[in-house]
Amino acid sequence: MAEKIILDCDPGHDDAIALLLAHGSPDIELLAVTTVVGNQTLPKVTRNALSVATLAGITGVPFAAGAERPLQREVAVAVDIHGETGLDGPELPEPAFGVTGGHAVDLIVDTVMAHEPGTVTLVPTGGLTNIALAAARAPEIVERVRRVVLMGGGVHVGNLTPVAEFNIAIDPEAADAVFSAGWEVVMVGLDLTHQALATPAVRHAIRTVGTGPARFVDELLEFFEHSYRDAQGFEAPPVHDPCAVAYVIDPTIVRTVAAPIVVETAGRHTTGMTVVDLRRPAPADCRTHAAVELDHARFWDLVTDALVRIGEPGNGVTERSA
Ligand SMILES: [Ca+2]
Repeated sequence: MAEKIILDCDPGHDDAIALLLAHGSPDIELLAVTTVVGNQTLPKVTRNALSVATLAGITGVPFAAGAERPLQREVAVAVDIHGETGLDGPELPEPAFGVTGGHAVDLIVDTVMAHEPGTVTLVPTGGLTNIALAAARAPEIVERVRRVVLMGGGVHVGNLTPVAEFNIAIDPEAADAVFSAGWEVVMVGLDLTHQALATPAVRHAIRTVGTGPARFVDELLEFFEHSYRDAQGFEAPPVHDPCAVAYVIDPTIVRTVAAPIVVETAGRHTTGMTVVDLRRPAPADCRTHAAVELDHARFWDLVTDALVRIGEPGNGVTERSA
């Protein structure tokens, strides 16, 4: 049975690839896509999400816009990594459809409550503002979701600061609420995603798919490669967000360890740090897990296979799994 997910994102180059992976995987049923301020402003990331959906032929999935600012802090976007549009590089199509009228938080709550308990996985790949707001507005979703598989944080490394990863650091209060809510949380953080490098061989395999969406992904990776080389000294760019989707598709691709995880919200130098307690084996009731090791080849095979399945939307070869 395909895993039902809600993708809460801020596209964002790697969010766009995460959306394509979710859409193209036969093992994912994409129930809804929600957007949150993060890599760029809410209007920009929402438009990007709709453009990517148009390009990939994603139909019949509701899209809703959510929080336009963090719970308590000022908006801080990632121009250095994602550019002025949030998705600089490729040319994007005009969105062929719009968002639903409602707020993302309502769509998240309503979607979770409309499905059987234990069947819906939340996959946040941006700041955790929408997810925190949903859990605050409807605490009953905390017991009802299957789990939260989020891209964010890290065990040993940060990127916005030496110890804080961007998604956590832009709204640490929301992250604190999500990590402490009591539901199962799988933290797919930088220790893991820095293994998901789009090497020249990976890019060659993607180009070989030969479709419009595959060319789009290659152009995203081209821009991302320059961003990460200039901003952080990477030879090949780490492609964070699809790792969370990959974990949902096949958890054996990502090794995790159970460990208590808390979020620093009041540090002088460490706000937004995910503090992972690895001093001893986690207690039996520990519901937080940190991703530590990626099967690089199988991960990129999932992405390439998804692009093959997506095919050339509009040419009658698109497959959409149920
Ligand atoms: Ca993201």
